[in-house]
Amino acid sequence: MEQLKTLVVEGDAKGSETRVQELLDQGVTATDIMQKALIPAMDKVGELFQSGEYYLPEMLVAAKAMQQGLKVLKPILAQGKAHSAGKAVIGTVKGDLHDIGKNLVGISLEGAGFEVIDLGADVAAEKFVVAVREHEPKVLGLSALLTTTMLGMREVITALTKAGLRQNVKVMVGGAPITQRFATEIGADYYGADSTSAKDYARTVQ
Ligand code: B1M
Repeated sequence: MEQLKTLVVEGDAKGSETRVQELLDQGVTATDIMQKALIPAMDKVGELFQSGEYYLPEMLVAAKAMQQGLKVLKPILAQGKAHSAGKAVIGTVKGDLHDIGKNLVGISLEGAGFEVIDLGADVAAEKFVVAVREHEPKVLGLSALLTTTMLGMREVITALTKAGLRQNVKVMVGGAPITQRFATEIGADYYGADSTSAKDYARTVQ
């Protein structure tokens, strides 16, 4: 696990992919690989960035290495999509390019049987509204990683209300700077600390 963490921190995408497969072959679970190596590796990268040891390019290659490892895990994490639990629209809010956490939420939802409509990153409020109108999902999942973009979540909720769609969909929010207090403040229905709790909440929505 430590080796995989190092490979991701150092931005070795090929090495990350190979090591994830080796760990799976050794019987380590996909969840453990995620929780004990891939996510901690990104936390380490964040620390290195904050302390000035890493710059944007290093952060980017590390993110690519994480995503390469995640690619191997995705089919395993998303197993069990035999029945449809309904639709979920997800996306990262406007101005924000961070999509790894949002992708994890999508994989968890797929694993729970949801049909996931992923709008990607840097998504404007109006685009969320159009998707909710078109797909009529049970849940709308918003992700934000920057303190400067998290307010975009409030804009989405306001836009849904203006469009007369707020009552039709449950809005869940998450991402590193998001808290329960913020979620309550902006009128979201649910705050998810991680992708598993987001999926568990979505399952409870009728
Ligand atoms: Co950026 N970045 N970044 N970055 N980046 C952070 C977020 C930062 C904390 C790093 C730091 O300074 N320590 C910092 C934000 C500071 C702040 O706002 N207070 C930061 C900064 C400053 C920036 C730039 C501004 C840097 C610059 O340009 N000077 C820039 C902004 C670009 C933009 O978005 N407009 C930038 C750019 C980037 C990259 C593009 C290089 C890259 C992203 C690549 C990508 O996503 N494709 C990147 C990365 C990789 C990070 C860190 C290192 C890792 C993020 C990550 O993927 N974590 C990050 C440091 C950190 O978070 N420790 C950092 C792993 C991921 C699984 O966790 O997304 O939190 P996370 O998801 C979790 C939960 O939060 C939750 O579930 C997941 C786990 O199960 N969750 C949800 C997430 N969404 C959810 C939604 C839900 C429910 C749960 O319901 C819908």
